[in-house]
Amino acid sequence: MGSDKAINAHFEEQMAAIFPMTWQIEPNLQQAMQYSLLAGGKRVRPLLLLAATEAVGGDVSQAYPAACAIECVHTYSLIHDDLPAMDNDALRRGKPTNHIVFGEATAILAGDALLTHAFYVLATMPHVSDAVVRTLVTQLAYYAGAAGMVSGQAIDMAGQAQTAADVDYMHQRKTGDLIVCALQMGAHIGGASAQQLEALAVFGRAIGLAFQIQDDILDATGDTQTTGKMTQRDVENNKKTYTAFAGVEASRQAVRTLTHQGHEAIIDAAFPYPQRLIELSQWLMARHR
Ligand code: GRG
Repeated sequence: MGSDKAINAHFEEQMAAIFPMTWQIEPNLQQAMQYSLLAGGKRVRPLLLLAATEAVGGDVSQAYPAACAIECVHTYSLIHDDLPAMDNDALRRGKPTNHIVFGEATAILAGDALLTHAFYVLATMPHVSDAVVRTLVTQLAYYAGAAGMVSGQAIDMAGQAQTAADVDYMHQRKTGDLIVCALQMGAHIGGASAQQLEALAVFGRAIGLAFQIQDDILDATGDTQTTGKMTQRDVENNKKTYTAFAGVEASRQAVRTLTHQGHEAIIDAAFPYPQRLIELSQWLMARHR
């Protein structure tokens, strides 16, 4: 798959060129989309997707468009999540949020266009069979849509999560599903077996929850300088979080335990090239932003 640096560089190149040159896009909309797409995200989901293709022994060079597609969906979700009607955040990745720079209407439209474009990118993927494209489209629509991430966001907005189990369920939908999706998509491109897909689902659910708990820890203990966003927002917004239920120390332990459980699923399934998946999950566990 190449060095981390080469993968990142290749991914960023592809991301910068996801809209066909011949398309006439309204310039303000284009700027708004580019602003958030290239604002310095960690690229967690694309990297997991590419690592899953590698883990099963697939051709990673074929997976970049799908990696771009999932980052488009992730970026749309953040733009919409920051809107006044949702979390009302003014800062993300150390920069003013999309609606602060471009206004609410353009931010909504930028999110809409990014979500739509993800499916264009998948539908026009070169080098993969029509059957795989259909699987990728179906998976992204399922995990990002009504039964997945959007449901998680709806539960959050309604303040419905009251117990620790409710909070876990909400996080699995809101954050975990897109992570599981990335792994499943990457694995399908690589021609994974049913057993490998199942192991990646277990791994994804475990690290997805660990990722969210780490996010809660950073919100509770981090600072704006390091995280690039306003912190202590969960308490301010009276949100039920893992740290509120379990405390910071137990939350840190939960991140370690879940990451370890994820590793076991991968090791038990004997993937040919699991190393990068393991390294990514370790990086996520230790992240400060
Ligand atoms: C608006 C339908 C809709 C969904 C939004 C993902 C989401 C649902 C909201 C984001 C709110 C949030 C802070 C969730 C916690 C975990 C998370 C997804 C953090 C952001 O992802 P990172 O850390 O972001 O991968 P970067 O900036 O690195 O791309």
